[in-house]
Amino acid sequence: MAPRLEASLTFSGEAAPRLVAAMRHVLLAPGKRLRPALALEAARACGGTWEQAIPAAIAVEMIHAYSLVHDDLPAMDDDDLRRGLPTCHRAFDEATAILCGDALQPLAFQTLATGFPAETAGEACCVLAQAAGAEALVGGQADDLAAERGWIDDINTRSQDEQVAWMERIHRRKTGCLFLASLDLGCLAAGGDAAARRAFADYGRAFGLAFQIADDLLDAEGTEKAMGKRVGKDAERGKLTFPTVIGNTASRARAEALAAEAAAALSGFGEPAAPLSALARWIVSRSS
Ligand code: GRG
Repeated sequence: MAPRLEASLTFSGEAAPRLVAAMRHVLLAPGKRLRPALALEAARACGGTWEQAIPAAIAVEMIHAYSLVHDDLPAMDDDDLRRGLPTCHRAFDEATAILCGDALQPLAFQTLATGFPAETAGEACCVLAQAAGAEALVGGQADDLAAERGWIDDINTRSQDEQVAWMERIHRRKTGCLFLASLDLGCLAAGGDAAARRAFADYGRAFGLAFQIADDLLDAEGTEKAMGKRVGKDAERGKLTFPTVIGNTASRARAEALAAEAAAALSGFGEPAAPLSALARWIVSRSS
């Protein structure tokens, strides 16, 4: 994946060198590449090849990388460390980090528009636009910020069920939709039919929530060294998380049940879907 990501950042002399250096810093940093893996493996499980899904894999990683850069900015989470490296605004400066995110977004759509066959390129761009937009990634982030900054009703005073429903709604949009889009783009690239796309959506919904619960547990129990980013942030900010609302043991049990549910959603695909089932189990047992 790394050489293909590197090749995606080839520009004419018109691209500003400092901007290109920032884009390389964030896109080539050692992330887990979960979203590319979902796109590539969905294509394979649908009977296609990894090669068909490379544009999808690159595009979803670009959107993810931009969202991390903007999330780390002082105006949002104000973080210094990401993927074991200084965050973009620390390695460069705030303005360059904002522009880096701004430049990664259109490049993601250009990658889909030029990498998909003409018959499906429009749909591919639409799938990613929805996942990245106001009803999904950005909307979830905006509501999360609104709650954290006290711009909406105090969520902390609501019942446990309401708090769980609220967290699920945030995470479905902020984290889950990009996972779903990664899978859907992989299916689309490989010519997967409507039934396959529905099965991957079921897998993706369970995978996304399992990932988020595991992420909450790692923020509570993981180390900065293993995670490559600051931990303990949620507790510091009094933020609602699955461990704080339902406890660590129940959170772990829920994440494991969701991972099993994700794997079951793909049982009809047999061996070609085995890597995705393994990935669902791995995300809940990982330590980084
Ligand atoms: C700025 C529009 C906008 C959105 C930001 C990415 C994000 C939304 C927030 C980051 C904060 C956070 C903890 C989000 C939920 C979990 C998440 C997306 C973690 C990072 O994803 P990984 O673990 O990261 O796949 P790597 O670095 O491995 O790719």
